[in-house]
Amino acid sequence: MNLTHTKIQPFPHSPPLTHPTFLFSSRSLLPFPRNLKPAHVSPSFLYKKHTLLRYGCFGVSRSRTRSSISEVKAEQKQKPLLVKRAYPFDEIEPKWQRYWEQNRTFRTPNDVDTSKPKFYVLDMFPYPSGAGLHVGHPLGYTATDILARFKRMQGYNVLHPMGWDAFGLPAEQYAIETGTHPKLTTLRNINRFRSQLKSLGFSYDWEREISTIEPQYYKWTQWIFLQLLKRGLAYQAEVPVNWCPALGTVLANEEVVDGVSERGGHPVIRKPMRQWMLKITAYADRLLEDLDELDWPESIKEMQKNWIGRSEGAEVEFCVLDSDGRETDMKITIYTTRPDTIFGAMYLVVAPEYTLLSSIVSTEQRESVEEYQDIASRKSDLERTELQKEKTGVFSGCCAKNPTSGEPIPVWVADYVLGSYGTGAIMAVPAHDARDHQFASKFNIPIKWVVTPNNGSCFESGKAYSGEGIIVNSSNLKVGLDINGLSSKEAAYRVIEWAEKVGKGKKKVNYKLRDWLFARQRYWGEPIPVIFLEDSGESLPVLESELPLTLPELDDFTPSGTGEPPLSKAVSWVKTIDPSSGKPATRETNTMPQWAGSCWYYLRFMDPKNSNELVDKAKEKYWSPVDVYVGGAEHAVLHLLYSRFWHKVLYDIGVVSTKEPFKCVINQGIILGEVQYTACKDTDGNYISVDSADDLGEYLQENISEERVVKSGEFFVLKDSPNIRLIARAHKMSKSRGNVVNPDDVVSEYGADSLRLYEMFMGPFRDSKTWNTSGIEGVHRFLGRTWRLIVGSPLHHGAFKDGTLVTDEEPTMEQLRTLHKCIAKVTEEIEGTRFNTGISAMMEFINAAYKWDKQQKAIIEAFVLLLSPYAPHMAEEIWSRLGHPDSIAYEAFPKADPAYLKESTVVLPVQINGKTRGTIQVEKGCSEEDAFTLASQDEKLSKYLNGKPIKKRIFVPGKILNVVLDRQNVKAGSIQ
Ligand code: ANZ
Repeated sequence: MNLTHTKIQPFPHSPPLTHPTFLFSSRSLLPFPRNLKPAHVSPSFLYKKHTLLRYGCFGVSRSRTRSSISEVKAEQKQKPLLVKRAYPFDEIEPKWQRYWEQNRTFRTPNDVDTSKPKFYVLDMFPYPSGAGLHVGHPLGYTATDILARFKRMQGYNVLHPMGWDAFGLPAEQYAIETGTHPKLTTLRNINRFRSQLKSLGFSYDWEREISTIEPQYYKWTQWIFLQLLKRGLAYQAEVPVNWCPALGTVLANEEVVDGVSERGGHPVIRKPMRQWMLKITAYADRLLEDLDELDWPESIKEMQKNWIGRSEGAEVEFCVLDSDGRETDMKITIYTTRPDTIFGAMYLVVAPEYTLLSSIVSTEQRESVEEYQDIASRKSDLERTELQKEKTGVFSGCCAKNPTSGEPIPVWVADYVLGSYGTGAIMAVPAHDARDHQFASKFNIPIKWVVTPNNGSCFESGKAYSGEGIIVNSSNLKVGLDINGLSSKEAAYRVIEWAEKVGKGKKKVNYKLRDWLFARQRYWGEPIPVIFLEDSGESLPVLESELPLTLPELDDFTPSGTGEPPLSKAVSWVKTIDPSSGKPATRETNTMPQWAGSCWYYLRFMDPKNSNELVDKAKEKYWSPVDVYVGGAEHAVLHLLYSRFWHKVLYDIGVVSTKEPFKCVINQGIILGEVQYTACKDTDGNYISVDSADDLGEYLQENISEERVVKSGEFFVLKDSPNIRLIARAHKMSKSRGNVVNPDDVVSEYGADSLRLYEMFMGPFRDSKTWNTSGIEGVHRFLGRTWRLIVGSPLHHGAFKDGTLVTDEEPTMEQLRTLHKCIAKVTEEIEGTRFNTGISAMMEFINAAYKWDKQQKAIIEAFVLLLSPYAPHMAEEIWSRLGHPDSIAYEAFPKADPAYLKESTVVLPVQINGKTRGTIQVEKGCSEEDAFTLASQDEKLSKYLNGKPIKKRIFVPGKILNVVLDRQNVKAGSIQ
């Protein structure tokens, strides 16, 4: 999908690391009504630009300092590095990748097989950017691969596909700059991504690969558009759009940041244009309600809820008064969520773009109102609604009547009210709304308190009280309304009831969600399948039988500069004939936005080659929904909301069988660059501790290499001067910082299995973590140790022997116990997506196994099966060396036998004459005699027992052994 240039990009277009803050800037395009609470922006999703590491919680090793793998490479050229070939990964990995490809090992059969349960595990498919894979990509991909391999081994039919979200602005920009067709660039990038992914040994079914730019794929994207059109869910409207004169194109809300284009930083203005819109608002309630049944991170659900922004309130009519204070026919209908405060409404505010404004504004005020409207049109919604911003506004010159108090109140025009939300007009209650309070204070408008806090506290002057409470000053018997003494809730109910009775208002539900602007003035997107009759301008859908409507070839991709899309240059394509009437027509030249192709791709993977249907019914029924969907948190709102919307439409028309597309969504954390240490210095060049630097006011900073740093308690300090505390920071990876790690380098240095293992071992899957090259060496050493334990050390000339060292003997009880403990832990941790602790369990197993004289086949085979989802190449190699002709991929995953998991020994305290003299370790069912024998043989206890006459023994199985000596026969003082 083509999301590259946007700040909110589906999929690793811009990997989470490079665009961590987009979520909230994008929100700016929705109306931000006045009382938008901070909770609307969940802090857990605000990625920090960097993480300050004062506590060493990232387990940074200080063994060497490196900023990049290439530096490591340079170092290694100079010294023979033992760690490098801890095992022959460079032979094993390509060998097994070839094997999987030739044997179509991970192919999911085309026919539905209902005899087995299914597991559909999906990655958010990437935008194939020119930069190739980033280490952030394999984080999620390894996790899904472990799950896919694990479930296959547990007997599930697994669907684990990969494809490309391939329309996108970067290819188009590149085409403009160089004349290279975007298709060429995109295909080149796809090839690179594919081979990089293959080199990591992911078990994708490559036969199901799809790409959103292929006509066989976008035929169905266009088909979905036609279904939306048929149902009135796609329509055209003249809407103000973000027009960027420098780029010559309209931008999506999320592509505009602080009034400038996200790409290039060019000014953006609002301009009305004919656009295609999708009526996502028709699904607002269902999108909200169905969130409850999803196993998604609570934070994402919360963000979706806030994005949809359902609020319940009332619309109330205020009658406009003429200059003599008489009622006119004109009404201003306001939307409020606090009808209980209506007696405190001291003025009305209409948005500068309020449609009736010109008819109510007085002659004297017209000029200043128009001037104000002009200034407001150049501001973004976010700028207008920011709470901290000083409020601005102009008096309209007219008044309206508060229907409850009967008082005349002024009507103001102010840009803190948005035309696009509610009715575009509000009743302002300065005593109980912060923005109204600021505004009223600035313009000297009276303030009337109508709600007292429940706890009896007094109003704080100079501040609005926005909470609920008990109503005061709110009675007018002339209009038949008295809400004094009621709670806010009861009062709100009564006001609505009253308004409905007197015909002045009604209950109303509002949403912040807006319809989806579904057109872009760009070339590299799906053509919208609509034609316009030349004579009448009527729009007609392209016939389904004519799909796909393919994108015409173009040599000149530059935007026209007038807002006319580049496709208008394909003159012979644009000119067409309406097949039913034979009349001349022209084609729609807008294309679909980058989100379109990614809205439904998960369905196509179920049946990628079907030319008759979007997806076969039986296949969809079997595979739906996606069981686990892994990707970046930056897609918490738009991609996930848009695809849920399309899915619900497809559900309504019977194309899909489930209400929701993704049962479980998991966001992987971001990977930050290596930790960088900085020391502070005073102006004389002496080091000073970071905690005292602030007192100095002026100080210098110096980067410190890792060798000069040690950890002291929670802090990092200079090795030579431990009283000098340092700043330790991990920054997001970026080209400009030069801290980007290329997965290709890691693979050639340590192998794909080490990279996979490391990415999983870095920390909890969902957390952000810092990259650390010594960490890869650690997991690489673990794989080397595993290899040597099972296969043996390399021969003196460096080659590795064939076969393995394992024996056919029966395993001992201790070995079985160690193994089954490991099986239980690894299984539990994969199921809980705690991959890092699963690896720790395997490391513990290998440490234990090194203490054994022999490695029995039964034990080692089970261990290799456990290892295989994580390090599949090594596992396949050992498996085959153990004599198995087939791939390990479909072998049964070991099951822990509870019998071996029970703790079998207990520590038994031994008392002699009532005093505890030591402990012995005994089998759980151990007899009194055996316990006594063990105690007599114990080094510490034997001196109390051996040769001593015994009066009696008291033995409580599993609890205690008490030996009472015959004191008369013991020489005094010998034992006490
Ligand atoms: C009077 C009032 C009194 C309000 C009070 C709030 C507190 P949500 O919950 O986000 O829907 N409002 C309505 N339309 C608006 C617009 N177009 N632009 C800016 N603000 C608008 O917010 C609804 C509240 O936001 C409404 O309730 C209205 O102010 C304001 F003590 O009405 B209230």
